[in-house]
Amino acid sequence: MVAFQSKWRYLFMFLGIQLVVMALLSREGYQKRVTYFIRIFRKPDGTGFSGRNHTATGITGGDVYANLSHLSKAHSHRDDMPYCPKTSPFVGGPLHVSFPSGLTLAEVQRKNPLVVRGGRYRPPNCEARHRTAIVIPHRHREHHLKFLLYYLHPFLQRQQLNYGIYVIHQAGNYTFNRAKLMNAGFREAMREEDWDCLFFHDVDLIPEDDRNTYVCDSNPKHAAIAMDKFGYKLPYKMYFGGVSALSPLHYLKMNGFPNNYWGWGGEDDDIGVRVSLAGMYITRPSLKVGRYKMIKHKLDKGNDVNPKRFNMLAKTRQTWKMDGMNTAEYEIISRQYLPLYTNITVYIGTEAGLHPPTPPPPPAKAAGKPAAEVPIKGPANPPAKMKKGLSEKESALNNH
Ligand code: UD2
Ligand code: MN
Repeated sequence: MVAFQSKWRYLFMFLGIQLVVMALLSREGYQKRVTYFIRIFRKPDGTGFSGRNHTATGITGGDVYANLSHLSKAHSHRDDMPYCPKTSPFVGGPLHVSFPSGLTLAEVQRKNPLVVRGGRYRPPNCEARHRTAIVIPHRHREHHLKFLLYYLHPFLQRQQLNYGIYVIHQAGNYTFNRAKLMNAGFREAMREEDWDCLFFHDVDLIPEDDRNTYVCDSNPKHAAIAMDKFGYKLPYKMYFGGVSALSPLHYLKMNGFPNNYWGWGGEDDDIGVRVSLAGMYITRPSLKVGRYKMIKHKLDKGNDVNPKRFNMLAKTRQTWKMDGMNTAEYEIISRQYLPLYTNITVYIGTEAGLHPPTPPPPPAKAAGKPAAEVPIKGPANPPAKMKKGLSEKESALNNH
């Protein structure tokens, strides 16, 4: 009996040790340590992925251009081409992202020989399963745009997409309006091609994992779930800023984006609320895959924080059907098919509309009578009551 008991004791001890070992092995760091040791013993391979770099977070990243060089130009796009595989063979996981000085657009062009006029691409050897348009709201961020193009073109080619890049450039110096620019971008991109997915993309966000596929889900997708600026965590549940993906149907169902958020902030939360008001929900990739690096910058001139954003956000439920894609008014100033992207310069007006009537000139001063007061149409009336405090995103930012 005693012998039997001690046998059980040993068996439990053995199982206990096994459990501890399993728990240790499954910890996140294990994979990194094992890959580290394997790399020491492995000979460098010829895939181009051998030159993986360590990022600041310790995750290794491959060269976004590795493996793409053997894609050759097809003579013509044949109709009988097979569909591309469901999972692209070029997708490799984490990517190395850095911002070397001296990069030029000519260099980006040289590295992307299969990209054609207007920033369009189709896989040369198979028929793409998805057609994705990238819509980038823009003004005075050419330096960021260059880096985004450098990384985004090969990133999308790795995913074997039929894609096009649209930069929607706000004309003039009036206060920036990110969401209204995207309404213009949606309409203009859809005018050109029957895109089945649109990615609304900040110019300064670089994806760090090519498994973050730029295709649409059955519901609106928030792709930039883990950014370095928020410590690679989602700052709050309803966050919808940075990079999001909607099908044309999703976009129209929520009446697009609001047109009346002038200046920094609030519009991304409004868009998030619209998703649920239109009976949809937000989907996201995993934290491991939806990783982005934001190029560091200060608040731009002409994009001051919008003090009305809290008051406006409180009214989205009442306003979303009356303000959006159905009321987006703008004028196209130019459309340029550049080698790496299509640039659409739009005039989007001000709070007062596209062409507000000019106030009549003040009547000539009659002797002895004071001139009648002419109301001056200023851009933003000072808010009756400014809300103190920070939005969820702002407090998340302050914590980093
Ligand atoms: C956050 C959100 C962004 C948006 C913004 C509030 C992240 C990563 N992004 O960005 O999606 O909701 O807050 O409006 O949290 N832009 C120009 N020129 C300008 C101003 C803006 O091109 O003068 C464009 C550009 O694409 C930029 C984007 O608008 O990436 C957002 O503006 P931001 O980068 O200044 O704001 P940020 O980083 O706080
Ligand atoms: Mn930014």
